[in-house]
Amino acid sequence: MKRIVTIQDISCVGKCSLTVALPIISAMGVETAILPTAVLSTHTMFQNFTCKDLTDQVEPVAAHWKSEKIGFDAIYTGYLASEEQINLLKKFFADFKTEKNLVIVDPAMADNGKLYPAFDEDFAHKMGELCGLADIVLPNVTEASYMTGMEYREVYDEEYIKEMLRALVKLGAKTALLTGVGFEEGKTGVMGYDSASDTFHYYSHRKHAKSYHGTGDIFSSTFVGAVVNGFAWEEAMKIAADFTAESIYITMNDENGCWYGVNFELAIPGLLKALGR
Ligand code: PXL
Repeated sequence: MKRIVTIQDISCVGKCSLTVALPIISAMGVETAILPTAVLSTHTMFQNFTCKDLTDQVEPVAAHWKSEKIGFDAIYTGYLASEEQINLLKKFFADFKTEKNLVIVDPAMADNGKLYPAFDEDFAHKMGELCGLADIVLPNVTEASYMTGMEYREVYDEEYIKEMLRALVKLGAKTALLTGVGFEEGKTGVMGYDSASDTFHYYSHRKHAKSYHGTGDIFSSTFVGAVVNGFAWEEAMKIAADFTAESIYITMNDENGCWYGVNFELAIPGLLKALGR
């Protein structure tokens, strides 16, 4: 059985980070080890959330895993709690990277042109360094603009997105995917760029009228699960985009749907069909 480790926070209520990565990647048939970076009462779009930083746990947990000779088919990082954690994860990558496994970084720190409340530009710059050590990076356009220094635009053309992808791989990763990319009214999607083959792939689908928190984490978790299941990144990004869109659609049509996250749980049977299960 494949095993990955995902390193991000636990937002106890919020349908993001570990509370989506664990169920999604596990449902995809992959053992999902976790290294929590912080425990929050909710994600940071709620008011008055609590937060217990777990930076001091990264090194001892990693040292124990090393002594037990535990390895991973992929290392997937998401929302991190401090710049110090970024430094510790650079070392974690060096210790756990092998010739065969994949390091996948989702620089979850910003959206809609703005950094999340806990972060500043220094943090974004450091996150760019972590992305440089990854095989695959999964930012949205806002995060990519902070890391590459390119101007953030809400309206853009294909050239702007391609330039951004090229700037992302210059940070050091082999492959970069940009999420939330749409070139026409009513559509959104993902564009990826592989530096080794110098190829771009774009996948788009209907853009739903509502957007929800945590959907970036759902995309990234599904992408990681699909890649570890042997799908090429071009296929994995389609599976992940379709699952994310379906989760949004189900939530929009649920009159009891909550504001803070999507009903991805109800889309899991469809995801398993997409995997051929
Ligand atoms: O979905 C990204 C995310 C993860 N974790 C926490 C967050 C957010 C986005 O705001 O606040 C704690």
